[in-house]
Amino acid sequence: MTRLSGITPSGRVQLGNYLGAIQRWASQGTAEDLYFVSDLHAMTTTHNPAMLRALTGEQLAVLIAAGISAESVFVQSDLTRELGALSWVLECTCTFGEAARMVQFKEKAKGRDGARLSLLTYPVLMAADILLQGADEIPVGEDQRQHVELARTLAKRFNATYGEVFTVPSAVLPPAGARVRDLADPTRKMSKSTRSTSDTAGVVFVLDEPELVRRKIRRAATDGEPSVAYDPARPGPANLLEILAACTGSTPGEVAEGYGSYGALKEGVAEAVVEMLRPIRLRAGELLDDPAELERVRKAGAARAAERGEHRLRSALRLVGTGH
Ligand code: AQP
Repeated sequence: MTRLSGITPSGRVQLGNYLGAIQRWASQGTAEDLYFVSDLHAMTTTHNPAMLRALTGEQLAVLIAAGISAESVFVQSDLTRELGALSWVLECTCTFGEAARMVQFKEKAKGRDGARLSLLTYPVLMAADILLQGADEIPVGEDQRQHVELARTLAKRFNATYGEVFTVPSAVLPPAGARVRDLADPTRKMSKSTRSTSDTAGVVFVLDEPELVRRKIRRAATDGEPSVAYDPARPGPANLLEILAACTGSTPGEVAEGYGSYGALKEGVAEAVVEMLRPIRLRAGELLDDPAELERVRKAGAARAAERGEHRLRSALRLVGTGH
């Protein structure tokens, strides 16, 4: 059973990515699971090439530093040739209407003259990511479910039209994890792709220095109510309690009982987050300071992923009447 998950280098890895996904990947993943940095997906909107390269390296380092086995990790663009070829085959298996029906495309392209064509076709690239690796299960939230359904449709259609090549994947709901909200504006989710620096005031990045983490958490918005109590309808306090609960493996209600003021709670959250992130920051820093080692890990991951998909790509190309 192979489960495939990706993280897009659209910005620096933030606390929500860690508590909502990476931590679980590291602690619950099996040796068959695959994790990849989806840098090609980060090109569907305006992007900065140097930044994309740096963010890709940072994400790879964070995944390894968080404890995910290097054997399970690769960078998507290291398979550009394989994925490019398979994407074309799958585009020739997909109808224009199917791609244009994707809700995410409609939302993201709405009112934008300069929307890249890749915004329309990237679900097909995502299908190639999944089908090349022969992944069985794709843990995704609601927003990506439709894309996995498309991969499922294309796998079935290809197999029925040309011959059995692809494992038909299923979307599965990931185990409920923490949903971390922005500290400055707790009505929205914490996100890595915040653009302006003022926007990053409420975002804790996994590689932030401890003092910066403390400062951001001390400035977190609360609602002026004096009592520390867990009430999901109060997004600011609830967010802090949920973060602390996720860091300490308890429940938000339980952690609320230990604090008499928001000042004290923020100190508690800050220390818990700093201590949780410390080993990851240090290990990721070592990897980023040793580009040769990071490159070695990256190349090994790429070779494994390419090898895993090679026979499927070769069969698919042969069955559609191309290749050797
Ligand atoms: N705030 C969050 N709380 C809990 N989980 C989160 N994830 C993201 N933000 C939070 C989870 O992180 C994983 C990887 O995310 P992604 O790269 O696929 O993109 P995303 O979900 O769109 O994450 P971001 O950080 O919000 O990126 P941008 O700003 O580009 O949209 C996923 O499992 C996601 O659920």
